[in-house]
Parts: sequence; C-alpha cells; structure tokens
Amino acid sequence: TAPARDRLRIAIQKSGRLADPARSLLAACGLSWRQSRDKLFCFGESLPVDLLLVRDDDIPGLIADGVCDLGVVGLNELDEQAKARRQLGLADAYRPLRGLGFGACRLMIAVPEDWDWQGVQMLQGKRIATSYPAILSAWLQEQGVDAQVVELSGSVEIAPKLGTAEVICDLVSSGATLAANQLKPVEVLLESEAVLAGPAHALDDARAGLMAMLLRRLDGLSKVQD
Ligand code: PRT
Ligand code: ZN
Repeated sequence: TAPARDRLRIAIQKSGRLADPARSLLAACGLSWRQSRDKLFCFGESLPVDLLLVRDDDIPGLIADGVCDLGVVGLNELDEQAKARRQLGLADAYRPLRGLGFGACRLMIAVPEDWDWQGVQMLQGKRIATSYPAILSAWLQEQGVDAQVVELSGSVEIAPKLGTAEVICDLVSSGATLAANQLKPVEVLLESEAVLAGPAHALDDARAGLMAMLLRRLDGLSKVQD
C-alpha cells in the first residue's frame, strides 16, 4: 500500500482544451497556487492541494498508479482507458466523480458524405480508423458488427482520403472538421464532457477529508450556476 499523504494532488491538462477551464474551476473552489504556469508541479497555497500539469492521456494512469488523487479529464479518455484495462483483465482503477459542464463533445462514427446511411450493419467488414480502439471494439461487439479497428493517434479524419480506412470513429463538437473532410456523423458511441475522476477505492488518510471538501465546494458551485 502507498504511504499516507496529507496533501491532495490533482492532475490537469498542461495545455489544450481542458487546461484553462480546469484551472478556473479549481480556483473557483478556493484553491490557489504559487505562480508556475510553465512548470509540471504547482504547489497549493490556500489549501494543501497541489496541481500536476500533464497530457490528458496520462491522467487516468496517474490516478491508477496513485501518483495523483484526482484528475480533470474528458470522459472519452477515461472511458477508453477503463475499457482497455478491462479488456486486459485488470481491475477498475478510477471512476468519474462529477461531470464538470465543459469540454462537451461526442464520440461518433462518421462515413463519407455520399453514403446512403442505412444503419450499423453497413459497417460490416469495413475498416474504421480511431484513437479510441477499446470503446469502438466494445461498441462493435454490442452491435453485433464485425469490422476492423485501425488505431491512429491523430489526424483520424484524413484516413478515408488516405485509404487506410473507409470509416472513422472520432470526437465531434461543431462538426466542421468532418464537413471539411467530406464526412458525415451517423452514430453516437459516447456523450462526453470533462469529468473530475478519482480512484475506484476511497482514500483513508488526510486526503479523504480534502477530497470531500473539494466535492462539496464543486457541488455548491453548480447550485449557484443553475
Ligand atoms: O496534449 P494533450 O494530449 O493533453 O491534448 P490532446 O490534443 O490530446 O487533447 P485536446 O486538448 O485536443 O482535447 C482534450 C479533450 O477535450 C478531449 O479529450 C475531449 O474530452 C475534449 N474535446 C471537446 C475535444 C473536442 N471537444 C473536439 N472537438 N477534443 C477534441 N476535439 C477535436 C475533434 O476530434 C476534431 O478533430 O477537435 C476537432 C474539431 O472538432 P469540430 O467538430 O468542432 O470540428
Ligand atoms: Zn491527449
């Protein structure tokens, strides 16, 4: 078991879509840090709550390893890594605690604009490019469709043009990226937003009280906004 700690550590995205909203939300909860925006670690001043600035992909793993106690991450990323763990037969290591109301997007199947979409059976035997192979393969299995999952780490939307896949499965917010690539969204696999993620099992030292207080403050904020 990990040694007892008396400071809470929260991982957020260093830069990217979730970085500023995550910081603002935590600041609205009364947290403040010593100036070190370009550093990896921000020491908490108002409360013993420190920040770790990382890539979003690393956040679920940091919670799983107990390096961080909480993280602000897209549900898409959290769910992908949770499903990948499950597919490997590993125990659940983290769970979403609260939806945070920003970073909304959908993980969707998109097909060439000129396809006459008749339903998921049209995916049978096709190659589908995605950065979310675990969510996609679980969904295909659920749908009873046999298709090939082509894993790409980025620029998924150009795969059909390059001929590496006929179809893609990617995040969509405005839909402009799909349209620019002559693709259209046809099926939703996941409704996503930024979530506060925590460990699957409760902490049992001073951090438990800090975590409960932070959740109370977060819940208080959403009441004010409603
Ligand atoms: O460097 P790091 O690894 O931390 O960042 P990243 O590049 O992996 O992540 P980032 O900052 O792009 O996204 C972080 C999180 O924001 C994602 O995991 C989602 O939870 C959330 N989010 C919300 C989105 C979008 N909306 C979104 N639109 N993430 C990506 N996109 C992509 C989308 O795939 C498309 O290619 O943005 C493009 C534009 O979307 P349209 O539909 O508006 O054209
Ligand atoms: Zn990333």
